[in-house]
Amino acid sequence: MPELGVLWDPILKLLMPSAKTLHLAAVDLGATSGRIILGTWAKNRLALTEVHRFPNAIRSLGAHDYWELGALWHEIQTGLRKAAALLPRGARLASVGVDTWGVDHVLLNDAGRLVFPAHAYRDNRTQPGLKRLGGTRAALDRIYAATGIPNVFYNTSLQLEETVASCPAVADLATRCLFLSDYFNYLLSGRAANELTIASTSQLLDVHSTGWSRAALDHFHIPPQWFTPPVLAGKKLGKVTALPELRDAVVIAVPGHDTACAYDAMPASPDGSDLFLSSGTWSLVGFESDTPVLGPDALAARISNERTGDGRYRPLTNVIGLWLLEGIMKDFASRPKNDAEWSKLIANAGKLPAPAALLDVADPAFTNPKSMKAAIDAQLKRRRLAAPRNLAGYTRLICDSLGRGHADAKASFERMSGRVFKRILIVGGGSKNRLLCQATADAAGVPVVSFALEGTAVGNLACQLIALGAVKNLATFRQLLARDLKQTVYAPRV
Ligand code: LFR
Repeated sequence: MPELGVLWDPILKLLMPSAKTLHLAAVDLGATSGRIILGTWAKNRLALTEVHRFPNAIRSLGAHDYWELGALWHEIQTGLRKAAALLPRGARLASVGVDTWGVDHVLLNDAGRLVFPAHAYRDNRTQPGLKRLGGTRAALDRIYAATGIPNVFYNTSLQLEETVASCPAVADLATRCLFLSDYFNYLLSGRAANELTIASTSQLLDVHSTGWSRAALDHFHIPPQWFTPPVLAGKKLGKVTALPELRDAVVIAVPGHDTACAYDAMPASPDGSDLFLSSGTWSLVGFESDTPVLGPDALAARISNERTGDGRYRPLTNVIGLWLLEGIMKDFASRPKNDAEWSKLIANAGKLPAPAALLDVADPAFTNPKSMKAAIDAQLKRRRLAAPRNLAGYTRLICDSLGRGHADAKASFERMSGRVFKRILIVGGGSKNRLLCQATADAAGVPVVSFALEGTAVGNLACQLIALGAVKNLATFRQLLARDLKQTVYAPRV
């Protein structure tokens, strides 16, 4: 098993003189892969070990797209058993936390049985609702003012609106709506709770409180009794009842939204001058704030006022991200098969001349195309631009276009918040992509600092450590993290 990194040491010796050994598990599910990470807090040091990694994918049945929840649950159990088996004799896992991508959810009855299949957020069923809301200015403004979340095709609001409209009986069958992280917490502990960060991705939460928005629920015809008041991250939900091997472990409601976890792991400067970029399938560009960013300009810039684990705000925009690169790979038999081939592709792409024009990354045709290459070529053709000649050319075009998208997001945040961001901190898969980091620095005109950090899993573990009383708070956690973390700085080139 690879040890992912020793994060800190000497500082903790001073701060935590009597810390005892703790073993924690982070279940971290992404749209294309999932992992179980064992965190060991021993002698004032946290070590991470990836004990289990598995692919995840959207599966189509007929005209619709779904998640395979049974397969995910099987992998979670396998990973947690592996984590327990790795512990020294007599040791036990103290806690488990689950984070997943946002918006997707299950509908349950009182017995906890699924009453509707779990659709994947890229399913096109929300398109009519998206257009309907987008075409009604007054409703759009009202929903944005109420929830702080713009009109995006994957919102839980649009998904549930479609579920209730296409299958009205569901309003009688279902008694509970849980987001996927909530659902796995429920399977593990038997306790059904809605956690705040993942709830905040839904476009159903009240932007000014930590409760649900009655205006939004009513607008989308969603039964309000499906939800309970969200718990803040760090809440202990109860012991693991699902697996005898973990019977002493507590299930902690960590920030259920992977992006909230990734943001928590950012070793950011406390003065608020860092912009955050969690770069994976999506590029999530944003910052932390005590207040939401609202109003017509924020709506036009599609700013999502998602929440932090403690109830503050993470205004961010969602740029399409490495989905473009993951997609284009499927169109080329010559795609890289290992790390060395990836590095070669990135290096070759970097040697090419800068593209004459960049992609419009907001093109809805990129959402879920059969062929990403065909979708890109169609946009270029429409704009009378030549298509790249090979995979390196597409890679260069995609990375430069994403870099521009990140820089545009920075500019609009600065305009609207009055802040000046001096650095962009990047975690996630894209932090290893030199071309993307450099393109972002060049377009944004500020250094990009990339961290060798499994951001989502580290944020998940940080919340558990704080809930267990091993670390004082997030500020302390970040301070410790920042001192010893390996970082690469990409200075902007003029
Ligand atoms: C990233 C992410 C984004 C969310 C998208 C869809 O994994 O959670 O934050 O907007 O997935 O849920």
